[in-house]
Amino acid sequence: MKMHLIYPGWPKLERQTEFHLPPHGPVVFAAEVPEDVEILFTDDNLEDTELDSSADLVALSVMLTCQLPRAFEIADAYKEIGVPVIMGGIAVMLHASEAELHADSIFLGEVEGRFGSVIQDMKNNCLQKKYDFLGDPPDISLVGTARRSILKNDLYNYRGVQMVDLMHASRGCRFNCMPCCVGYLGGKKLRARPLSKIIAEIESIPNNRLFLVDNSLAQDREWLKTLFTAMIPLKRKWISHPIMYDPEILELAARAGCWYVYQAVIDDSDTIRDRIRMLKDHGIGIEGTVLLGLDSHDDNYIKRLVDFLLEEEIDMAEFTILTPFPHTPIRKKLEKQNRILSNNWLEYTCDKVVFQPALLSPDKLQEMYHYAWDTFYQGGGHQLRMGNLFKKVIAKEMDDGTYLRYNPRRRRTFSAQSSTDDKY
Ligand code: B12
Ligand code: SF4
Repeated sequence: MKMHLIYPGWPKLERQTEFHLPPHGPVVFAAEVPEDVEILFTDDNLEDTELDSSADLVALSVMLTCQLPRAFEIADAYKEIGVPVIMGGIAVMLHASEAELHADSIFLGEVEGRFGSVIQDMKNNCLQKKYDFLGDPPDISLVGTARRSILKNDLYNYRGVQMVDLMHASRGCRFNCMPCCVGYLGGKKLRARPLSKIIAEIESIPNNRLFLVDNSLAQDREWLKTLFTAMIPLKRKWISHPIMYDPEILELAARAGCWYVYQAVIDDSDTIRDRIRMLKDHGIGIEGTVLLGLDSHDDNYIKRLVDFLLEEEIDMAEFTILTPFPHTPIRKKLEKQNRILSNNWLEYTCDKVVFQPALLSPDKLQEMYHYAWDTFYQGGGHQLRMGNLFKKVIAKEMDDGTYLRYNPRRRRTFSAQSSTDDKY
């Protein structure tokens, strides 16, 4: 049996340098596909998706709302040539009733321990319209090592620099931030994977540079201590979402290879200033994630925020516009106030104004988004700042002797010669 697994393309943030990370959802899903199913994988962001009429099943893995229009286009085209389509992933959970119109089957929820029987249904000609496990997550210990062998590694580099490999040590999030849909996806509490599985997965990845895509590394102090302590000997360098602001945890994170953190910057308060300084004190880089268009934001506020980031000399900043995604607290509020201006999912990219801001016109907010990117990156440029962050990781790697040891390009060169070189 042959399955064409596709990660539909999406429009990238205007002003941000375009780079592509290896898809994570598809490789975690692929680990659950029975071995007798041959997988043909296409990352539609980087390759032309060609319809394969010999496929027995098409699986679309859709993470973002703005991936949906392309996912529907591909699903419709495949249905026209008679190949059945199943869709899964975060955006399918958030937009189930729309997805149902384009797919033969939709899968809602996490897939571990559950896809074998879907394939069995397929073989028995009784694929169901909907497999609904939302709110019913499987045992977290079932999450195994992602099947990265389906990826074409050469695609994921930026001008010769290898991108990070993605992995996760936990699911769920106990916080409930207003622009976020993670709570709806079934995860209002932290679910940590067994340590042995996390370490085995990290060890299986030859790339020295990782992105721990866990929702938040600020949820459980004791777990973080155990995790980071176990990671120290692995000598990997990694990026993460926000981390717990606690000197002992940051010290351990740095020793475990924390390279830089996506730090939400919501204002220019002393709390945020202290967090930035704590990260710097531990030699951890910072990419500020800055959400524009909150009800307290006027143009002066946004200008002040950009000045603050420049004053604090953070390494990078990613500006986005508040976007009311389905099943988020902010969407509920804006719907109630009749402030949603567009439901065109192609505009839900976080760089377009799709709601009525409180203190600005939509046009002014759009202008301030451009102002923020242009002002922060003037003189230095996005690519130059990105280069500086890479210089930091190279310095760390040279320091602990891992720079060449885990060079993925070297792994490819020697892979045919010896199994030892294949790993290092
Ligand atoms: C990693 C990540 C990214 C990475 C993705 C990298 C990559 N190449 O994979 C990057 C950094 C690129 C990214 C970008 C963005 N992201 Co993001 N991201 C995430 C994050 C933290 C984790 C996703 C993940 O890997 N989960 C783990 C995997 C294993 O889970 P999964 O995909 O659900 O897969 C499971 C099942 O769904 C199932 N499955 C998956 N596919 C399929 C297919 C089939 C057929 C089946 C049966 C099952 C199945 O199997 C898997 C195992 O159970 C999520 C939050 C979250 N917790 O999900 C936000 C999230 C997806 N991101 C979000 C947002 C808003 C963004 C941005 C738009 C804005 C921003 N700045 O954050 C940008 C994109 C901007 C742009 N225009 O380019 C929102 C989505 C909102 C929406 N409705 O679109 C989320 C939910 C976070 C949030 N706060 O709400 N993101
Ligand atoms: S934004 Fe991050 S910390 Fe907040 S609820 Fe969502 S995943 Fe958790």
